[in-house]
Amino acid sequence: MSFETISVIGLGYIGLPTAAAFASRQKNVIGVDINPHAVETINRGAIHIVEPDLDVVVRRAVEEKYLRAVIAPQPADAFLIAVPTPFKGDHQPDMVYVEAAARSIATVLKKGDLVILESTSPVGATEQMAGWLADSRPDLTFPQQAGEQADVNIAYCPERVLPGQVMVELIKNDRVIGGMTPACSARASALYNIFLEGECVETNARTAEMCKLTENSFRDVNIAFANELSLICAAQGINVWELIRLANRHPRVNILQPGPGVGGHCIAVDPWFIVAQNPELARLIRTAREVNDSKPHWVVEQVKAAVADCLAANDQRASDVTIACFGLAFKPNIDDLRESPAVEVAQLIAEWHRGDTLVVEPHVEHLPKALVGHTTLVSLDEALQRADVVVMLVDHQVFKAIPAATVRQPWIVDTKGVWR
Ligand code: SAJ
Repeated sequence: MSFETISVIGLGYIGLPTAAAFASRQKNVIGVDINPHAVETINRGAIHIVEPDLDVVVRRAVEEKYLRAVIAPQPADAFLIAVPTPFKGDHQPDMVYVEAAARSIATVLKKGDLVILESTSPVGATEQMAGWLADSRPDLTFPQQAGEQADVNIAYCPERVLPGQVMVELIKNDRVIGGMTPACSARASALYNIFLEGECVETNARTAEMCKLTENSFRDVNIAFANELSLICAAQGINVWELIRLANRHPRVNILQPGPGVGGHCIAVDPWFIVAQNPELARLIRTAREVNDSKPHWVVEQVKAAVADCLAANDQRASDVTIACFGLAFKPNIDDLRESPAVEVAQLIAEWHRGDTLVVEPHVEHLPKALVGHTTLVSLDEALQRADVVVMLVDHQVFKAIPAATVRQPWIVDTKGVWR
């Protein structure tokens, strides 16, 4: 059965690019989002999120009438759910948005439809979603009841695109397809093959769920290793950047880079889904999370030590010392401040410090709420002019381009090795 109309539920960082990718292949796409601002913006041919090249694809898709956004689901041949799956206070995954999305599409489901869950989810979430659908639609059969004969096919197909490169990776990356039955996988592969240049690799839903969590946990553990090394090197008087560069000359060693911590909405979250389901077994994964989550606090201790040195050298009062934080984004060359360790560090510094705390973030025009009132957003030049203590938090290209000679401050806490 072909897919004439495709519906994407959740028009955020994953849903909107995915909807636009199908629409760019001349498929009729209905995007659904509970946020009226997002719906209105998209229907104008504009976008409410920042992602390179997405604006062009969305504008064209809307102009050519292949993409439209609505508040409530309408009938389609395939539904992709790409809503947030945050965790609750105790690090347990919160599936409320998935449940709400599943129950809302249940009302318009018909025989022959395909439902795909894309949101990062704990193992078993697809079966749970299938349960909600079956519960809402007793007149239809689902794979957990009727196997290959089910009226509705269901699969888990995680996204694995890198923010900042979504429009390329969405098309080129291989895709893991976790059908509840082989027939479900085959239909899901057919759907993604509408725009995919990478390969669809088929498995079952539980393996696909675990695969997504594994990918991000792998990266988290490897970053934690680099972050732990940076603490050890600071204690031992060794330059961690040089150390990693040298160790990586070994043919089978490839250490990642330390930083102020791990941010974003994926790597700092997803490993907890494994820990929540396997608290006794996931020891390394939990420790990695703890190492990365504690890094901002260690950075702040380094800043306090630098301020103490500055005071000792200058015979100043603490309130006369100006600290400048370079970068707020959760990684270089983007404007995304979500779950950013740089914001956390700047906030902790501003709450503690009695003098001025300046912030430089060339990718944003306004301070995030957490920093308003405690810090001042200034230009790069002003920060370099006024600061006594410099804290480098994000290795943006613009910061790397600063000539070393213009950085006159002797007190520098460089968490990214920009001035290594
Ligand atoms: N980071 C370091 N050191 C490094 C690399 C990264 O400290 O050597 C930090 C970054 O500064 C950032 C955080 O880690 O704060 C995460 O950044 P990232 O670039 O590693 O990953 P994300 O969160 O932008 O995207 C990840 C990707 N997953 C993997 O690479 C395994 C992406 O492919 C996923 O699709 C995405 O999570 C997601 O949506 O799950």
